[in-house]
Amino acid sequence: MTIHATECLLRMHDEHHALEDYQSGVPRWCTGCGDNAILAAVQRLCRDEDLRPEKTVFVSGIGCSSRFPHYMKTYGFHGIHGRALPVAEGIKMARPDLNVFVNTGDGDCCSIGAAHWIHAIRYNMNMTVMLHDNQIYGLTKMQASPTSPRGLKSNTTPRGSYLDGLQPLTVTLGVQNVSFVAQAVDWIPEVLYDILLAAYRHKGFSFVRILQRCPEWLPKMLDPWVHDPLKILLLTHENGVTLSSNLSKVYKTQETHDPSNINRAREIASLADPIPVGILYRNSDIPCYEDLRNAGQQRSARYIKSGLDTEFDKFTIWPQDAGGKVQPSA
Ligand SMILES: Cc1ncc(C[n+]2csc(CCOP(=O)(O)OP(=O)(O)O)c2C)c(N)n1
Ligand code: SF4
Ligand SMILES: [Mg+2]
Repeated sequence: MTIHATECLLRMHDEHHALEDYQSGVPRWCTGCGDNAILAAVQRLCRDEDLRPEKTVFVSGIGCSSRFPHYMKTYGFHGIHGRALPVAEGIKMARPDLNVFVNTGDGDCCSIGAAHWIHAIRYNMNMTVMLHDNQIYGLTKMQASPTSPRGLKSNTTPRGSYLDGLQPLTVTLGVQNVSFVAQAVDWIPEVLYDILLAAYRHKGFSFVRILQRCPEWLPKMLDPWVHDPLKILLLTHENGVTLSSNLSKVYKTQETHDPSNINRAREIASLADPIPVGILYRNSDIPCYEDLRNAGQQRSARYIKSGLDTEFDKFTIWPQDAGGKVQPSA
């Protein structure tokens, strides 16, 4: 049977992706690791939003959580410790048409990558950033991270850490041009999914801190919040997350919070008990850096190549006697 080109194109257009189209390999995370729940939510999101795998890229740094791109059947970049965000920004700058996701650990983002984190918020490029916050360096076997709570005993803090943990939500909400901040927990999958979906649909830098369990090094740390639903403060709003009636019956500690209210968002961000879960802040009016930079510019392949040639030529040492080409003046 012959299939014509137009029919082929129509078939591609109509093609809907299944969960398996986004699944790759067998995750090597420990049993019960919260990263598994985040992966499941993201694969579901990709399927439900029908993201084209060839138009989607997951970028990470280094850490257990940064193994994420290996398990997505999309493009991926498992990069350098702390450098997930600048890599993602480069990709978005060159290819604004791609769906860009970032998976970064609390060490990766809030310690070695902290400078990039601050500037990425200010640049407000359109990407979805998941901070897998297990409050420990997991991959390197249990060193305290900036988000570790005071008193936590680890290989680098054998007498217990001396400082209160850095609060990623308050930091993010304090930076100029912040446009989307949310918090999720790995053990309420329905809300985790809803928050990631809202983050993906937001145009701008969507920052989602996910409290992620690490049963290997901190097996009991989050148990009080996992086992007592009253210790979770669910933020609900028609412009934020709405709860199913079943969830509402279980999680009774709720607040109606309008995500456009940054002052209340900042107050909520500093709450540690109960843990706030939901969308703290959303502002769709902040321009994205890639739009500002690319506005009105013709960025054809020929244009980019000629720009690169000009730059490289400045540093090229031309052999004067081979072919007679003269080194261009700087
Ligand atoms: C430049 C550099 N410094 C240090 C390391 C060692 N290292 C690898 S992962 C990591 C921390 C991982 O912790 P986190 O980012 O919280 O990720 P997790 O493993 O907890 O998911 C460190 C310090 C490295 N790979 N590269
Ligand atoms: S060490 Fe912790 S963070 Fe790493 S895979 Fe195991 S449970 Fe997950
Ligand atoms: Mg960590």
